[in-house]
Amino acid sequence: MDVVDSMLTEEEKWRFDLQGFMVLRQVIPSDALKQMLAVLEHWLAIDETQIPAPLVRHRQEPYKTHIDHIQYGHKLFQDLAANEHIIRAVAGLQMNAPRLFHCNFTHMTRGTGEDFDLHRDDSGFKFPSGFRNPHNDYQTAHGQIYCSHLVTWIALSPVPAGTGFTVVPGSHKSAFAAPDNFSGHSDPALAESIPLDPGDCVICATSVLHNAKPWTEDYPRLNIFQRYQLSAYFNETGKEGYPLEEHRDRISAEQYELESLSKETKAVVRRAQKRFSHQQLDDGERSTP
Ligand SMILES: O=C(O)CCC(=O)C(=O)O
Ligand SMILES: [Fe+2]
Repeated sequence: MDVVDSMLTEEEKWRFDLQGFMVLRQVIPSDALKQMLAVLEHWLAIDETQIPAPLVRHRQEPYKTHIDHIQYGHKLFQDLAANEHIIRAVAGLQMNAPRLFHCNFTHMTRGTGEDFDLHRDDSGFKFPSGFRNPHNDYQTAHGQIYCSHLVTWIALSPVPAGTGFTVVPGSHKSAFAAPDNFSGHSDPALAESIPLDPGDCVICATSVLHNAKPWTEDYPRLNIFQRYQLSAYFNETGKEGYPLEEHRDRISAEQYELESLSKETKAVVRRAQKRFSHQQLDDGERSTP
């Protein structure tokens, strides 16, 4: 197979390879951000029975309220999943073949005494020590990166330093298991929180040790959390995974394609390629194959 052309800049590749994450600043226009907040505040305020299916509002942990599958409830969140800045980076890390397979909103309030265990994401199947989970793969070759499983963490309220999404930079390459007593509390110097403004997006390999630090602010943490996986053959979410066939009429054909397994280049990727490939060539930032 030919080397797939990545839309990442050389600096982004360097940063991501070194740390396992990168930050895209201001990817959501402020009017879209305002509209998103209004829709989400409405879904937080209404009675649970009024939440439009297939959205689900639930509480998984103290202090956190989630609303799942928000892109089936409003086009704004389909536009976010297809956001060309996010798709440029995600596609650039996934052989131009990303599939959205998870999307939710989180409202988190201030709390103390929470565990702060750092983890790698999986779908419940733990590969024994010494084995690499192929669903969380990370490889580099020919000046390109392949990261099969990524999260995007998009801030909708300000995230100051010392709270919010937190990572152990570089841990996607660690060849050793962390000690049993290792947590963000036990080794705070290793766990770096990422300060964000509303509209900023963290893109992170799920093989990076990560979690969120307890929230410290008087206002709530508001963020959208999406996961993307290589589109060609992984489908970790099983029979309840995206796309949600029963609710197909609630999303666009393009969104349906973005959520589907496929070996074709998806419309959202083609659009990003059209917009960004030339720009980077002009900037001399992209290595030519
Ligand atoms: O945003 C957070 O609170 C962390 C979420 C997370 O790591 C996960 O859901 O796997
Ligand atoms: Fe996680």
